[in-house]
Amino acid sequence: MPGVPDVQPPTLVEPSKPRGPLPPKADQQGPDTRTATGAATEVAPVEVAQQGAFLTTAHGARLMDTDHSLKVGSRGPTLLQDHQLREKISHFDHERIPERVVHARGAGAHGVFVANGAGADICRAGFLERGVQTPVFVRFSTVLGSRGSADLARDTRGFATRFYTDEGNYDLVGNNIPVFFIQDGIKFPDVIHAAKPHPDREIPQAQSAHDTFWDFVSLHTEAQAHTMWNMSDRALPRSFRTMEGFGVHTFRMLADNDQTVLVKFHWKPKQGVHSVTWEEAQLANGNDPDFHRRDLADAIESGAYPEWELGVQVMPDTADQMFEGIDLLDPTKFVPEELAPVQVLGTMTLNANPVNYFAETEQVAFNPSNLVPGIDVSNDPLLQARLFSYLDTQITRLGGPNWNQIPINRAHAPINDMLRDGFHQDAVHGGVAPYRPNSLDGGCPFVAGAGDHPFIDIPVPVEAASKVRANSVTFDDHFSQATMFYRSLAPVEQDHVVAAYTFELSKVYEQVIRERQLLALANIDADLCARVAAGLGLDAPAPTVPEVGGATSAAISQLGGTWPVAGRIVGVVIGPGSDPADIEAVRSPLVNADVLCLVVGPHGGKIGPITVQRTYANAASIEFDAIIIVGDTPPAADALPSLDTKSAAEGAPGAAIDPRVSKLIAEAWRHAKAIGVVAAAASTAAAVLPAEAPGIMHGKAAEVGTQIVALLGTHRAWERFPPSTTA
Ligand code: HDE
Repeated sequence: MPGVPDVQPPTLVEPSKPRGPLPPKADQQGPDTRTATGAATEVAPVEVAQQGAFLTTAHGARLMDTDHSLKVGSRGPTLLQDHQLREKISHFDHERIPERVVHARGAGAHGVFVANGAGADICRAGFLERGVQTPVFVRFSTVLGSRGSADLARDTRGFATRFYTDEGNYDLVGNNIPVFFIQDGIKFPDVIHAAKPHPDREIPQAQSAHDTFWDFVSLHTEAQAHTMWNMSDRALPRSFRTMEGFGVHTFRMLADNDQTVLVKFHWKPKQGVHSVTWEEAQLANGNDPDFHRRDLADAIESGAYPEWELGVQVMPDTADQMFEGIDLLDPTKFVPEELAPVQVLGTMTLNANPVNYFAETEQVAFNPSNLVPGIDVSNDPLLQARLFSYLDTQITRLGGPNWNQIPINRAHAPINDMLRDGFHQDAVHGGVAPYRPNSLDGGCPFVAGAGDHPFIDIPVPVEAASKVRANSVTFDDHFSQATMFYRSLAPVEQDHVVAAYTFELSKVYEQVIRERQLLALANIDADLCARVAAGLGLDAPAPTVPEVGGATSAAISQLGGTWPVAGRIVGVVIGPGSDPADIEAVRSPLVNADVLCLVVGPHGGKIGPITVQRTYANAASIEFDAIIIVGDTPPAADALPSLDTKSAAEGAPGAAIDPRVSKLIAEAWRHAKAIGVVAAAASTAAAVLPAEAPGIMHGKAAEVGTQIVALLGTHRAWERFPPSTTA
């Protein structure tokens, strides 16, 4: 059962015999131990944690008391002389650092990337050679919310990966959506100011359903393609484990034979791309604001290691940097996989949780300019601005220019950068000549020759042109890919998009902004526009630009496949009289398929030999990908409206079924989750569910368990959503 807080259970009374700190848990790993200048050390990772059995000051003096300040007599006043008090309070005063201005809320994990060698022909980067294993650290995030906001905001997710390669750190700082809101980095403060809470009231938190966001995207229509993805299920991932990742921009790769290609990076989750419904997202944000963070840590702790394939779409490096009519320098455009298939370069497995959130997940500082030999940037004007921003932001966020020396940021390659001094300098630099050329330090450091595998700025020709503040005319089309995205979705996914636009725009106060956004929708798809307009009680306007293209891409829809079920979560609902043999028979096929089963019972502790992990009172349907009802569930002892108001809201006192269980089943039904009903639970099921419906499995315990494994592979019983109501 994931979630155990420490390696050994606590004792009832406070331990008094001095002993050293406990080791990290089996699922945890800290950053590799490197010196501030990137050299490997013999130091075991646990030894960079606090040491020794006794409480000390920050400089190591043992303390006898940490509960009382030094006072003039027991009634004070407190003495300025109390350096222990001042050290403790002063350090506490500075425990918080400024949060990231965007992507403040995140979760991280360690892992390994193993290359399959397929990239070696197009890229000289050593970490892409066949069989090379590279340690990685990944941080997933939302964009808009502050650090304490909820995980299931409708938002784009960050997907930032650091590869600690032998040739230096390579950071692939991407998102779970392949296009971006803006075409030029100079607009980034505008889009973020528009999307962040209103500056007067500082609401709403972590949401785009407000006037300033829709004001901006309806005026600055290059944002419409990304907005469309954000209004789809892609913006509500079921888990970080079930998200795709994209490098967004086009990058350039350089091979050993000096040939170059243009590439777009993709991360493909082995578990498939899955999302939650909008209602699930809203429930999750209340029930468990840490929904994604917990899911990632629990999966790793329980050994269900998340995996992704890293791939690239490879395009020729032509002078115009266009591919099939798509401008590869325009970050609001993606290349459909049908036009350039994703070629897999290797697999990433996340296999360890951080030991300390702050030291690792908070202090990790990604930077798109952390590149390795063989990978270079393109002239995408959004990427160009990022090359400045990340280095700059870390100076404030991490308190000075030496943030590369924080353990999680240290490279696994020797560093001799001639950068000196500054706040928090951890290295003790030798020599007297941090300059080049020098003779006093024997000429060191030397520049690398062609044979020393240096980083190469690929000598791409630049067109002779005037200095301008302008976009390329090939950036002018703002709507065709939003159209393609919408028309590539299954009808039920389109319904979700319609509902999302309608919901968000209905929260906008100014009617003119709603009308302006409808004008943009009219240029994307007339049916979509008409349905959203109907929901808002407004007229659908006519399009103002001619439709371009009309192609669709099968890779966009989430429906229609079958995926591995390892690490999915099933709620096994039992009653006081449930047969332990049934419970075991249900669980066995699920456990064999590496599905995590959580038993939901009328009270905590044990019911017969079965340990209960969730109670009727604390279970939430959003936690489960499917539920199985094993036995009848009469109201538990705490099913009293005065104790648990859900009991009052969901069922009359004296109901035959516990009202919290009825609610759980009804929500699983509404969200089209698989539901298994063991024969002994027939009357509970009959009271809440129809006798027959897609995704509902009745039968003997073992059969039900097996069938639920099969259903989990399709993620949802999609047929249960009512058919689309096209206008
Ligand atoms: Fe970022 N972005 N960004 N961004 N971004 C940051 O850097 C910025 C953009 C992305 O988990 C900041 O360290 C500018 C695109 C991720 O630590 C900051 C522009 C994409 C993360 C910053 C962009 C991203 C960030 C805030 C327009 C997807 C979180 C803290 C030119 C390809 C990384 C920090 C993590 C974080 C600036 C556009 C992804 C302020 C100026 C496009 C995943 O530097």
